[in-house]
Amino acid sequence: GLLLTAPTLVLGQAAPVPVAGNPIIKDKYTADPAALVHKGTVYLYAGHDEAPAPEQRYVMHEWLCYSSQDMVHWKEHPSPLNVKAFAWAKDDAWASQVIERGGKFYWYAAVEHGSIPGKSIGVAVSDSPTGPFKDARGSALITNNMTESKISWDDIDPTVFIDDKGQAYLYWGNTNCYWAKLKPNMTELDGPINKVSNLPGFTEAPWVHQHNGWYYLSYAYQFPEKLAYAMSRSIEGPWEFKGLLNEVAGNSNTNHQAIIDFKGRSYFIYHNGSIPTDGGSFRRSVCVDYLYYNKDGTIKRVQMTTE
Ligand code: FUB
Repeated sequence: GLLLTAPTLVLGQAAPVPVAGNPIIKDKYTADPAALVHKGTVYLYAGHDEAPAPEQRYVMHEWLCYSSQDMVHWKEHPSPLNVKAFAWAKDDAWASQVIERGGKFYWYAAVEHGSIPGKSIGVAVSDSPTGPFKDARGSALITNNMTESKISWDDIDPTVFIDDKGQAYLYWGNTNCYWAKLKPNMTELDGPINKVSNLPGFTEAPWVHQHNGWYYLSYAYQFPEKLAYAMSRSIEGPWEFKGLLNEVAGNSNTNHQAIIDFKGRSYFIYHNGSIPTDGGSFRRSVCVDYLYYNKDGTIKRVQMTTE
């Protein structure tokens, strides 16, 4: 975590008082973090884990939104999106990501489809990063086709990226990592669905970002999940596997990351099951740690902290 110390008067002495630590949200269970940097503010979006203890299943109906100017103090906003906003969806507010284009905010999210078995990806839109968001299409953007993996949950975990030329890309997947171009309207695919090959141990949770001329594709690796990453000079690959980013994150089988640069530092945002008593794979919590790059662009292993 990121410890900010504030001077406090204790028996006449100024003592450092930690005002934030991991997990960064302690009054709700939060999972699958995605972050957006917009106009000097970080917006954190997360699924809301609501399974009552000791149930071992996902109960997720809505996404939560927090904002911060310093990555330490977080303000909660009213939930900007619920699965009910997608009239065609049944339930399951799974992993998602929000991106800005032309003053509008597009939120890509995996949900359980109401009539097509399995998971689909929808897109919601808003004029504000804190919503409210409404369904941008009235139908799923990606529906489960089961052609490749024969599983009904391979169309999950969307990550979205706009390159320097303005071309938008969606990456997503479980077991297989898929990608496709998006039209400038951000609500339609522009071309075929492609598959990334050569990603050792790919389970799910792709996240695409750019840093100093390199593209990074990080993802959940094996199961229980660690996080690993690949690098490329092109957003369309080929991707070269570079190794692990972290270990299995305490007490959670899943591990899901967002990576951002903000005010001159790089951050690794992920979840674990570290809240005492009830925390675990179905009651997860978002954490933040610093991320460090080597001179050659590779990323140092993240030191996950509990404070
Ligand atoms: O939160 C539900 C699912 O668990 C996500 O879509 C996966 O990435 C894993 O975190």
